Parts: sequence; structure tokens; C-alpha cells
Amino acid sequence: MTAAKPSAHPDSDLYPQATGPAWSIVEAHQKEEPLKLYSGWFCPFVQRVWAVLEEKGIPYQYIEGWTLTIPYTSTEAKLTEALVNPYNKPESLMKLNPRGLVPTLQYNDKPLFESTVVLQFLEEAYSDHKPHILPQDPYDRACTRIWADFMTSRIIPAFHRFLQFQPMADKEGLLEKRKEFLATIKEFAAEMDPKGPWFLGSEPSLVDFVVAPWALRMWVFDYYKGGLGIPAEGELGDDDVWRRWRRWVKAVEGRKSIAGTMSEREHYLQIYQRYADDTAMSELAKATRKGRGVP
Ligand SMILES: N[C@@H](CCC(=O)N[C@@H](CS)C(=O)NCC(=O)O)C(=O)O
Repeated sequence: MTAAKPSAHPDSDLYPQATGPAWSIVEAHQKEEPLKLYSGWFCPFVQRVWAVLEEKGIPYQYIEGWTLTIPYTSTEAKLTEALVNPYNKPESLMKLNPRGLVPTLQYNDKPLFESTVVLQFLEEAYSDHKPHILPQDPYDRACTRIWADFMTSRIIPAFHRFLQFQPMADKEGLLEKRKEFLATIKEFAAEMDPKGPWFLGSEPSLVDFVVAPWALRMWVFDYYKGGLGIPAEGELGDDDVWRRWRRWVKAVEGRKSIAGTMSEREHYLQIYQRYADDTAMSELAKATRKGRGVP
């Protein structure tokens, strides 16, 4: 057996490829295309972009692990792969995105990054591809951007403060982080169009694709942190806003582009365990520990 290279990033030991529903999408997007998505199957920021590419039917090439797209059978192959995911910042990624993060896009050989910027770029550069994810009216567009930004600047940091909270024995501290996280979700849900099911109404928009990946990962709080705490139907604390939130989650879970870009849950465990133990060394985990926002 080959020993792991000492330079390997502690978070780089993860399952090397998409699985479950996402794998068939990966397989269908191996052909060389002028638009390339540098991805990580596990990454919620990637999923924002990936789902919108699928939604709009834009031709793109999916690139994971930079070199390998074949199933891995031996330990050796897995170790080789571990050296080329975004945590180890291969030069090929750094050249395109000096922040060394995925998603990174290559558009006719030109690089682009930052998931919410990329989403708006796709909307503009492929304007004949539907559905549109931004409303026509400039005021409505601005509001959509406010709530997309609320996700990145408020909800995700609160999600991570709760997920990375230590020590677990400090029940009061944990509950405080949970309360703070749920307050951000509730503030968001209260802004939703009352009829829905999507944030703006009957069709999904930018804000839904920006938030959805985290909604599908909220099971981590039941799994690692003693419970998410969103009241179920008829439970104490249930109200109109939580009912509205649950309707939105149902819409998210039923959307092909979103559900189809998820992998099997077991492979997320290895990654989320490190966040739950607060040992993850990703840029986001480090930023959370320092009290900073999303990198
Ligand atoms: N602000 C970035 C965040 C992207 C991000 O944090 N991606 C993670 C994967 S989920 C990454 O590439 N991490 C590598 C690292 O932390 O070293 C965006 O919205 O695109």
C-alpha cells in the first residue's frame, strides 16, 4: 500500500466521485465543451451552479478531480485521486481561480468563479436558455439578490457556527447556536411569496438555487447535533412561517435539477463528521472558527 503523501490536505481524503443520482449526470457531461465546470460532487456552492446548468440545459463539461473520472477500485487509485481535489489546490485550479475554490468555470478558455456571480453570468450569457432565474422587473431583481445575499452572509455562517459548535457537552451553548440558525431561516421564510411554493412564486429563481443545497444538507443537525429543531406539522412552535418553509423544502426536494445533483448520503458523512467535530480545515471551516463570513 502506498502511504498518503504528507502534503495532502486533511480534508482531501474524501470519496473521489459523485454517486447516486448525480453520477448519471456526471457521465452525461464528459464530452469536451467550451464551458467547463470544475467541480466537487460534495460542494453545496457547486450545486448551486450545477443545478442551474441542468435546469437551463446549457451544454457543459463536468470536471471532477482534474484527472480521473473512472470508478476507483484500489486504495492506491484513491490516494492518487486525493491529491487532486480542491483542498489540495492543484496548480490547474489555482491558475483559473487564485482563491483555489470550486465551483470554477471556464468559459471559452476564460476563468470565472464565485457561485452567485456565476449564476448571474449564466443567466446573461445564455439568455435564450430557459427558465430565467431573475425576474424582468429591476426592483424584483434587486429583492431577489438581497435574499440570495442573505443566504451567503447570514444563513451559511449561522449554519456553520451551529454545525461546528464545540463542546457538545455545552448543551446551552449548542441550543443558542441552534436558535440563532433557526432565526435566520425563519427570517428568510417570512419573506417568501405566500402562495409559492418557490421564494418568488410559482417558479424557482436565483434565490431558490442559492439556498437549496443547504436545505438538502440540514439532516446533518439531526445526525450530529442532537436535532435541527424545526417543528414538524402540528408540533409545539409550528406556525405559518414554518409551514411555508416546509412547503418550500418539499418543492426543492422534488425539483429534478436539485435532487439529481445530490450524491448518496453515506459519502457526505466523512466530510460532515469533520465539520461536526470542528476539525475540518476547509477555508469555510477556518473562516467560521475566526468569526468570519463565507470565503
Ligand atoms: N464563495 C465561494 C465559496 C466556494 C467554496 O468554499 N468551495 C469549497 C468547496 S464546498 C472549496 O472549494 N473548498 C476548498 C477549500 O476550502 O480549500 C463560492 O460561492 O463559490
